[in-house]
Amino acid sequence: MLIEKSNLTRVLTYGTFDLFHYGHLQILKRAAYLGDELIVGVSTDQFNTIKGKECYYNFKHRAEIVNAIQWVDTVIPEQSWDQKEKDIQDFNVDILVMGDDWKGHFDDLNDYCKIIYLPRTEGISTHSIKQDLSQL
Ligand code: C2G
Repeated sequence: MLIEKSNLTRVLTYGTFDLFHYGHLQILKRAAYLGDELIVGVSTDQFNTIKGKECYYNFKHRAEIVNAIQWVDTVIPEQSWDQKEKDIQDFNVDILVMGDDWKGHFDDLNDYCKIIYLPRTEGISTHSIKQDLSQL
């Protein structure tokens, strides 16, 4: 889907967003506040296999939950590591936002848009939720 250039600031971020939690909410909110529109690439189940992540919720449910977040304008499937460049161009993205656990990983995309790494929300992760629940 091609979007004409406009004076809107478009922000893009990616993630698995499994067991959606406060840390996910915070980064989506902060990313949204950096611009006018927020596009979120949600990792597909197939891509999560490549990432070595096993999800509790499938892609359909994870995408629907992210799409229901008031700060999110568009959800797209994230199917590979190297689709970011095309997504940035196709959606005329101005800013790519990721949590700072990814710091430096996407700096090569600096030629196409601004890259901002935001501090992760401390004390919460999908992995820790699963661990805590397994000990109940
Ligand atoms: N995050 C955060 N604070 C947390 C947990 C996650 O800010 N406590 C951020 C991560 O830094 C990431 C986003 O939330 O920017 C989504 O996190 P995950 O669902 O774990 O996504 P990830 O597996 O990091 O996938 O191509 C990029 C990948 O798809 C990112």
